[in-house]
Amino acid sequence: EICQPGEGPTNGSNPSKESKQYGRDTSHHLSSKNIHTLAFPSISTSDFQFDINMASDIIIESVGAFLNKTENVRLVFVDLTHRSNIFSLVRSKAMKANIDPQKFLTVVGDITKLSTEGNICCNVIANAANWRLKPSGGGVNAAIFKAAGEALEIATRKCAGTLSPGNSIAVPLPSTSPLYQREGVTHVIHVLGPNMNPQRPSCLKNDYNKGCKILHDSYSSLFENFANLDR
Ligand code: AR6
Repeated sequence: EICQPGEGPTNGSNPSKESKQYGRDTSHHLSSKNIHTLAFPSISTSDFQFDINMASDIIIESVGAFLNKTENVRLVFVDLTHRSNIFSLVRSKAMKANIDPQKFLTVVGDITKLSTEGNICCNVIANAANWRLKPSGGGVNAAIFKAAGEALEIATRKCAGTLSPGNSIAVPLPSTSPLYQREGVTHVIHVLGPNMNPQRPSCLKNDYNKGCKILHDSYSSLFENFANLDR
């Protein structure tokens, strides 16, 4: 699902207004090649306790399939530290699978500081969200809401009230947001992955048949939303 700017959860869209407000005026924020770039964290493998081996297989499969069918895009997998096991797994499996390293980058850093600290311009970033789409909790969700300021909360609220596992929603970031101004991020795509943590809602109790399907759906939905954004 893509949320159009100014659109409430139940309203229709207004594409002409959208392209003026959020579309082509942001190209100076992109890399020299102006490539549409999505940065994303590993969905579900930290607070949601999803198995990292299965998750890394799903990431590689989803990335490979998406890059095969989509032109002029770049995907950037991000984690905070080199010591992250999911990071090592994704990096080594991407090499084994012969995924084009120009189109799929694995980067250590803070997803909210990729441009200023990592020198990688990503106009879209993904968030591992919670079902209420609230800034609460820890992890990458809290970091993104903090860096984006209240503007993201308001924009998110206009798009949706909740999210179900396996789904995502693209939220246009208002140009007043510090994340837009500093990092050139024009959209945040919230993704709700499968949860294996008994302390969190909708725990799948180690049902990895369901879990793997939902994680697959999460990345498909994320990449599809990204590909369909105005650029
Ligand atoms: N930049 C890049 N990666 C990060 C950052 C950051 N600033 N912070 C964390 N990561 P998690 P989940 C990585 O727990 O497992 C939240 O409380 C982290 O190392 O954020 O999907 C939500 O509200 C890990 O690899 O997401 C949900 O309730 C990855 O991001 C719940 O956690 C995802 O870790 C979602 O849990």
